[in-house]
Amino acid sequence: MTSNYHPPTLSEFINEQQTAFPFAKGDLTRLLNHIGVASKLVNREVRAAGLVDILGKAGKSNIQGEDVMKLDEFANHKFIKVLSSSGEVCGIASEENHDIITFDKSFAKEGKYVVCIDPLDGSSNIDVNVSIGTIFSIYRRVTDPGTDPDERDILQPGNKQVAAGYVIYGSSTMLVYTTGLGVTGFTYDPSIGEFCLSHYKIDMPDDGNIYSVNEGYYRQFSPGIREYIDRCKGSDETGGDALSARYIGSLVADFHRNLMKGGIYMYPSTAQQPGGKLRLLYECNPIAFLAEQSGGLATDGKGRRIIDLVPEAIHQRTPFFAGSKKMVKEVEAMIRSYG
Ligand code: P6P
Repeated sequence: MTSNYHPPTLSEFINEQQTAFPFAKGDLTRLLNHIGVASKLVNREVRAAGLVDILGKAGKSNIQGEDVMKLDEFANHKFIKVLSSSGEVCGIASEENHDIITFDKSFAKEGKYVVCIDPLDGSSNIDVNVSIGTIFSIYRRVTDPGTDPDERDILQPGNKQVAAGYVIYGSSTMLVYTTGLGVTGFTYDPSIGEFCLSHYKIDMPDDGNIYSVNEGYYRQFSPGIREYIDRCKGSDETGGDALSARYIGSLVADFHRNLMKGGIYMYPSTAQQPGGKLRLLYECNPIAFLAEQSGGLATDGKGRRIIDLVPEAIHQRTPFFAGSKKMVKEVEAMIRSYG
């Protein structure tokens, strides 16, 4: 006996959500659907990445004699191709491209939105089969339709995002996004080739037992952050109040686990990266939007909300603390009192 029930697909859910915006004309709806399509194309390639002998190594040609792209280049190419033909996007800032990507097609110049994207974050983990992710952030353009977008459209503070999300290519592939009405998760069902609603209104726990940071940089951290990490290790040998250290080296994977279970992800300033490593536009702002929309916090370690920072450069970096509200407040308090 097969069940007739099937959870709403991403498209069905987004279309239903549109009714919550009486003046919406469907532009953002269509754009989010295009992101879903590009994500499916990348997912197919990521899932096949292990078959390099058949597909050929990046930079070489495969058995069909086609050039094989590195997966992050492939992901970048796919998202640009799909978004450029959506008619909704007039420009893209990508981790893979130095400058803003604009389009020659006149209908694309009419697009109302710009997208900041890290097409495949954590791609160094691909060869060791660790989860990776796509991170995206969507803004309304501020320049006139019909013209080429410029930095005014891209260098907007994160509090102007109209939508943000990520795709995590993990034990299953999930798309998690927000339009400011909470955070919702969809799990890819390969049997029908659709993202299906699996996590409606995700709430991040206010506190957690997981801390994520690269402790290899411990000696480079400020005293306040070292004190916070020391406290995460528990107050005595009994380990009674020790937290669990979990660090995958893939922001999307670390954040997603903390979103679901509670926890904090930290990428502080270090001696080598005094401005932090993570990029504000296409890593920190979208993740910060999701953190706040699910009840968590995201700051720069100096008491400033990530989404209030005004970007000055496309690839600008920032120190990044995101996760359960209580934990972020605790590390901020340590930084204030220990410097
Ligand atoms: P490190 C991947 O390169 C990334 O941007 C994030 O996904 C990840 O959390 C971080 O950098 C890992 O950096 O210095 O700990 O290897």
